Amino acid sequence: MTMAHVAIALGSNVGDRERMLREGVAALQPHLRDVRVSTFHDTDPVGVGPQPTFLNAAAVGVTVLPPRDLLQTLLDIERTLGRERPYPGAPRTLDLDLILYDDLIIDGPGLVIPHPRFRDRAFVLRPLAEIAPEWTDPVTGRTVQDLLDSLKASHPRAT
Ligand code: PH2
Ligand code: MG
Ligand code: MG
Repeated sequence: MTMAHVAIALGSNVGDRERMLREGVAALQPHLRDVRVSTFHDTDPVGVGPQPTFLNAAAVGVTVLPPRDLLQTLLDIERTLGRERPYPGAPRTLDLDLILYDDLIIDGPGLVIPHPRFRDRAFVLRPLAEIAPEWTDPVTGRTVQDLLDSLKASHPRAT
């Protein structure tokens, strides 16, 4: 069976955020082996206007699911944990974003891997650097730690 290493970003800014992240991780367990989870980070909302503060985390693990099946699984877990989508960027109980899938580069309808904005997002890179600092972004050839360091250098106040 082919196994893939995957990185997933978790975020919540509605309800009991910590419980949402913990339940999100628990719901991932049946689909991922060797799961490792970062600490939980309080982060200011980025790019979505005034909203409640987020709690963000990252998880890595190994899966047999192909990328689209994993994506569907993440969407199903979000829905199960009460996610509603009244408009793009709305506050959410739980957001599960597929950030990296092995060293695959996919640019298809509804699925872009690596996640197109993760290199600019401290709320993704900071937790991910705790658990996978040496993972190399297949698009830029740079490690997660390196991407985070560059972001800190260019936006010291935002990180
Ligand atoms: N997610 C977004 C947009 N903005 N800001 C923070 N701090 N954390 C997030 O998870 C987040 C965001 C889109 O999914
Ligand atoms: Mg997101
Ligand atoms: Mg999402």
